[in-house]
Amino acid sequence: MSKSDGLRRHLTGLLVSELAPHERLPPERVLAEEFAVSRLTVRRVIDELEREGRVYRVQGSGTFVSEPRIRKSVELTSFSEDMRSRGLRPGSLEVSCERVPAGAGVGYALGLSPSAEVLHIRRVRTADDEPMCLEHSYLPAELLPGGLEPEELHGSLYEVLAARHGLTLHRAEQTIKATVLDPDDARALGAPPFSPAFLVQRTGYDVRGRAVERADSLYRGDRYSYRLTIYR
Ligand code: 16G
Repeated sequence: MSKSDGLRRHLTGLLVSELAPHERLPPERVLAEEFAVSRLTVRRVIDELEREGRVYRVQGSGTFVSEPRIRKSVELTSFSEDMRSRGLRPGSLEVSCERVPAGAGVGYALGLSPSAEVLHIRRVRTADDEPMCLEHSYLPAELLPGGLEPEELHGSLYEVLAARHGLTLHRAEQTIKATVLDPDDARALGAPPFSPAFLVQRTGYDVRGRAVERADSLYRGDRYSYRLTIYR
């Protein structure tokens, strides 16, 4: 391992476990001495960390730890986790589950042929008993050979998938679109027909890269906001 690799590893360790956001890194001169490298080498390593967004420099003051990039709001969380973190009790109403052919759209998203079977779960998701979201989830039937038991559909799907079926969501692709509620969806959500809503489409993958879920989540526009922290 070169000296600059050693320095990089040391600084990464400091960033991960010892320094809090906005704490100052040791001065370049001290790092150069400690690792027996030139100030230029220290600067290059810090430049790299800065490009990666892990540290920032303030002229005349030094180099500081950046805020972590992943915020709660953009983590891969479940409806139940989101609601609990807001102090609300998650629930589900009008739950149904059927085995159907994937069709072209869901099949494409899950990397399945249109005729492959999926489990289609429909749920009205509630927070403290108030409807917030209408959710259609599609799971490849081949990943759940025994299907899902009716009682498994009332709590958290992600918890059931992980605890009982060994399927853990690791990454997801998500798109958010503006839409209006058609009269049936509006009734399910207790909102006026044609009122505004967000349609969030998620395809979730496990660590092995297998598509585990395709979901269409329709959120009431008057009760929901999406918050993202964006970086440049
Ligand atoms: C979220 C997911 C949905 C998933 C559900 C699981 C979005 C847009 N959708 O609503 O894909 O099925 O969480 O929640 O985030 P659960 O574990 O509470 O059933």
